[in-house]
Amino acid sequence: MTWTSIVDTSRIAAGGFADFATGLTSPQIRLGVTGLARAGKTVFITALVHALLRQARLPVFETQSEGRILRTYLEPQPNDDLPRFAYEKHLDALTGENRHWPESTRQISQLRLTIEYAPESFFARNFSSGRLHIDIVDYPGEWLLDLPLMQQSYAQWSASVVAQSRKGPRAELAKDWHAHLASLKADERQDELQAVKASQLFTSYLASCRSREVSLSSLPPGRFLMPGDLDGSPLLSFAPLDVMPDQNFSSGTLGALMERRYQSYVSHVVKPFYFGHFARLNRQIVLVDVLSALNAGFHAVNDLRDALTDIMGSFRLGANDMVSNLFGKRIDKVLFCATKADLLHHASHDRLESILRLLVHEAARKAEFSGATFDALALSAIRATREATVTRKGEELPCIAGIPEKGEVIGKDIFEGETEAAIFPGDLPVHPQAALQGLSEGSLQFVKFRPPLLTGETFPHIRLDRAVEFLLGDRFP
Ligand SMILES: Nc1nc2c(ncn2[C@@H]2O[C@H](COP(=O)(O)OP(=O)(O)OP(=O)(O)O)[C@@H](O)[C@H]2O)c(=O)[nH]1
Ligand SMILES: [Mg+2]
Repeated sequence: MTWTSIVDTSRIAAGGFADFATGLTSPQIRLGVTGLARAGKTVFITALVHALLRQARLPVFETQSEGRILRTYLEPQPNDDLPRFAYEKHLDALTGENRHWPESTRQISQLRLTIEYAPESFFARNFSSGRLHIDIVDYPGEWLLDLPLMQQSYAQWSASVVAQSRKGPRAELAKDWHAHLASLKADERQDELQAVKASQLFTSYLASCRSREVSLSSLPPGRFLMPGDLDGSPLLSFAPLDVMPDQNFSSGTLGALMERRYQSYVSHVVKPFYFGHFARLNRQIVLVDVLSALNAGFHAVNDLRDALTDIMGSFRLGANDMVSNLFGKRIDKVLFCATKADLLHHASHDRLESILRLLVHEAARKAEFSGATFDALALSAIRATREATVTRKGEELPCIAGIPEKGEVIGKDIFEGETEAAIFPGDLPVHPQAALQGLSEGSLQFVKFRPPLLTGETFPHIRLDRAVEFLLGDRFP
């Protein structure tokens, strides 16, 4: 074991020990909620917390349907170094006068929810407090995709990123960056301005890969697109060079400068995230915008596959960590969810789920994943549509109806954000394999709907209760 890995290990040991010590007195779950930008993390957490606080109808969540939940409330943060998830602000956005979806978030945040319940088993009735703390940690999926960098040298990373950027739709998007890249030599004298320019062009390339039409998923380093508080920091002013994976760089060269910055990024950004947050989670939900990828076509689906494989690889890393084994702290359950299922008619919900399940199983096989239970689910944390049938030319079409957001367009219609419309979103193929080959253009049609008007106590949802049961159900003995 190297000196640095001993230091790293003691870092997590400190956090792990604190968690372990509190875990002895009151059982606690650290639930990570992640997903790439716009996957639906903020909406999911807000809806989950709201549903648990208000004891919403969650038929599949057994402890609740058995009537064993006594009281649910929010508590102050246990960790002073993490911003609090702005639950009240997000809920205000969804329920206020001019209701709208919450703003995009760029930071890690946390919320503690406590559930008091009536213990059932003989052992629990006598020895447990009947109280479970759930620490929900929201963090960008882009940061998770950075974890493989801990095991790659700068030269290996560069070679793989450059090779990937020459394939498929990425090649066109990388044109400007490639032109600059061709003018750089790893053994030329180091030059700060060149490094900054390369990192800017590389970042614009990553951003264009993420645009709605192309919708590619696997785009590390995560902080380039999701800088959080590192915006403008020198830690982000590096980029790949066109080098061999085993190349060495002599001091004073551009290659050496880039390599040093890359290593700083790994030690000041990636490792603190891993040891400080990721390795302390024990349940995880990964939200995936499968519909956008399907809609963007074959390359986007392929990229999503790669991203899921990397994510599975990261969870494997977590499962095998020496310290997590020592403290029994490891991720033991992972749920992958295809979000925004309310954009499809219910006839396609199971199909969406099968597509994600197939992707996740493939990813698990490729990443040689083992050690945790995982499953896939199609859900909508807040259902913005209802079902409707429209008859067109004598044919009955299974549609969804809701209020499209102001400015959304279908055909010649531009919506003003106040009236309801019924839309035929299209069907997913019966066989998931067919969907993974890429759907033909225009076979799915989506618009953004406004969040629903909260009429009762709780939001309508699709299968949120199944997610709750999978993630928490076994912790109410
Ligand atoms: N119809 C529908 N739309 C949803 C649902 N969940 C999320 N959305 C849409 O997806 C958008 C992104 O959701 P967020 O919860 O903000 O996603 P996020 O992952 O937190 O995004 P970032 O904070 O930008 O990383 C929302 O603004 C909604 O338009 C859902 O259940 N149904
Ligand atoms: Mg968010």
